[in-house]
Amino acid sequence: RADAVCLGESMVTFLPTTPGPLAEVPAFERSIGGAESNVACTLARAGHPTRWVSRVGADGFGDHLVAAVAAAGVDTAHVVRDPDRPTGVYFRTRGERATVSGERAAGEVAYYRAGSAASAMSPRTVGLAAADAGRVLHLTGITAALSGGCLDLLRTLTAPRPGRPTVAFDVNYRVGLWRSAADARVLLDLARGCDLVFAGEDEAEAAWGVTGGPAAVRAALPEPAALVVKQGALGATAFGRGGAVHVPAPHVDVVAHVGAGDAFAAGYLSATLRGLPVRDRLRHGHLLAAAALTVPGDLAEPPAREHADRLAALPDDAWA
Ligand code: KDG
Repeated sequence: RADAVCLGESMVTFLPTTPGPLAEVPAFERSIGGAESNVACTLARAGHPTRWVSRVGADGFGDHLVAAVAAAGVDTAHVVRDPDRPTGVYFRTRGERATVSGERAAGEVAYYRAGSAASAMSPRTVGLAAADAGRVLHLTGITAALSGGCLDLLRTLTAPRPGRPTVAFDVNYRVGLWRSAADARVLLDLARGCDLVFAGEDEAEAAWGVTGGPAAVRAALPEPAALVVKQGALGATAFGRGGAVHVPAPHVDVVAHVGAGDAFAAGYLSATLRGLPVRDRLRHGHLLAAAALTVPGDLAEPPAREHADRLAALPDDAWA
C-alpha cells in the first residue's frame, strides 16, 4: 500500500527569465507545477511510496510532466493520457509579494487550462480504487474549480465510505480560478468532510470571510480531526484532539512563495505518516516550506531525513 496518493491537475509551468509584466517578458524557462504533484514529488523524495492520480494530454507537455514527476520517484501508472484534450500550462511573472499563507503569488499568473485533460476528471473517469490505494489521500481545493466533473469527484472522494483512507485537503484558494469568492464557499463544505485540513489564515478570510486568527478558522471548521492554520512568516497552528499547538516558522530569505504551501503539506504529512507528535509535524512542514521558499520554481530538494530530524528536535529557543 502506498503511503500517499495525491490527486489533481499538473501543468507545465513557464517561469520568467526577467522580472516584469507578462506583456514584456521575452523568454520563459520550463518547469513543472501543480499543487498535488508538488506534494507527491516532495513526499517521494522524502522516502514515502507515493502515487499521483491525474490526466494529461497525449502531447509533449504531458510526456514531460509524467517523466518529471516519475523522476522524483512517484508512481505515475494511474495518470491517464487523454487523446482529445491538451495538457494545461501556465505562465508566471515575477514581482510577487508575500501573502500570509505563503501560497498565492501576487505577480500575474496566466492559466491556459480550460478544457484541459485534467478538467475531464470526474467520478466516471477516475477510479475510486486508484484514489483509495494509499494510507493518505491528498486533495486540494484547486480541483473543485476546474469543472463540474472535478467538483463531483472531490465530493465523491471526501464522502464517507468503508475503508476510506485518511483524507487530507489543502484549501488552496486560487482567486484566478473562481468567478467569485461566493462560489468558493464550496471549499468549506468539502473541507468539512476531510480528516486533515490545511488552510491559510489569508485564504480563510478571502474565500469565506473568516477573520480573527487561527481560533476563528477552527470555529468555522470544527469537523476535521486535525486542522492546520498557516500564518505565513508567523508560523502555523494545529488544532486536534490534544488542543492547539503553535510552531513559529524559521526565518528565510524568500525567493518565491509558490510551492511553499505544498512543501509544508508534504512535511506535515511525512511526519504524520511516521507517527511523529504534532509539534514535530509542524516543524517538518516549516522545514520543507523553507527549502521551497528559497528556490524560484515550485519544487526544492527536501533536506535529508536525518538532517530534518535533527533540526526538528532543536529546543524551542534555538528554533526560529
Ligand atoms: O501550489 C502551487 C500551485 O499553485 C502551482 O503549482 C500551480 O497548481 C497550481 C495552480 O493551480 O495554481
